[in-house]
Amino acid sequence: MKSPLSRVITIERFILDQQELHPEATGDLSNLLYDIALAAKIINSHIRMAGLADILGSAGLINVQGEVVQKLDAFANATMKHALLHTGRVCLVGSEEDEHPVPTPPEYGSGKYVVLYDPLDGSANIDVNVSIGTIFSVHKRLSPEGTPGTLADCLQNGRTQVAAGYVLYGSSTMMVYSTAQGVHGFTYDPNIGEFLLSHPNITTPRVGRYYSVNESHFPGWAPEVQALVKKYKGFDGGYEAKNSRYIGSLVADFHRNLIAGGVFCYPADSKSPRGKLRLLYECAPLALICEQAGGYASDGCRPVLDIEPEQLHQRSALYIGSEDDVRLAERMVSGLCE
Ligand code: AFP
Repeated sequence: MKSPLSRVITIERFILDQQELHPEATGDLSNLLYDIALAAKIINSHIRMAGLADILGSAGLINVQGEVVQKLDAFANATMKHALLHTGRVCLVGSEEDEHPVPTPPEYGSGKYVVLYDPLDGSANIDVNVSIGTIFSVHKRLSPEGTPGTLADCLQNGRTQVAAGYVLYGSSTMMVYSTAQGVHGFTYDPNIGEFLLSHPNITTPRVGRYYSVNESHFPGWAPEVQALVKKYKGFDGGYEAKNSRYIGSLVADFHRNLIAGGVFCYPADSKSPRGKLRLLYECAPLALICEQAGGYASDGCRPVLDIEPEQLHQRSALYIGSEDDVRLAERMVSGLCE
């Protein structure tokens, strides 16, 4: 009888198998992905206890985005930093919660990678027990190894990501990532404390059945954007109406649409003329995942992966998901492009 282990592929084993496809690999990137998986397990254990442990509510801080920092935000941020900055694999991290990039303490050695991340995406949903996530993006540094990392090491366009992914703390906890060799999903098994391969080679349909957008922003949208959302609703005929789904946690909305097919939009509007979402640790990592799964991601004017970042917390409009639905968005809102 075949042992059940024959079907079990842990994320560690999968990462190693992928590394073998690159004889030049040193193992640093593989170990860095393990570090992120470990941080995700620790964050997950606290999220699962959130209602019982004193970890709900505000930490009494305001972050660089002007948002109230939740206790779990602060915990997740500290956990990611601890997992990444004490290994000698990373020279610098950029976090949604920290105004400036955080360098590796000199005693740990300044490694060859830069990691940009949103430690807890959708934090407004924490206290109401709605799915939240962690998003990460990995680049090779530009500055010489062994020297302190610089802001310029963070400001690289999305095409130079060597890895990107997210962790979804939902009905189950999943880690989904890509090293530009397809997109793979791992489900956390709390009984053995391991992320196990559950969704190899994820692909997304060309046309989606869902559209996801916060329609309360409708009055602040340009007429082109209003027309696009009406089209997704099937208002002007000639286009099959989509079903509406919006959670308010980007990772959860993105993941649903990735698996089932759909388009997520966070257009620029009168309140956020450059969009709300952050390019480097929200839009670009999900854009890599999306394109690797056969989808597309745009800011309405060009591929998100081609945008040259100028600031760490730069914002961008986002249309992401099933390719045909996002290309339609680009055709309909391109009139707004400078
Ligand atoms: P954070 O709480 O991490 O800032 O995430 C919230 C978010 O950036 C993203 O997850 C949602 O898609 C979006 O904001 C929700 O914004 P609205 O409340 O305007 O819909």
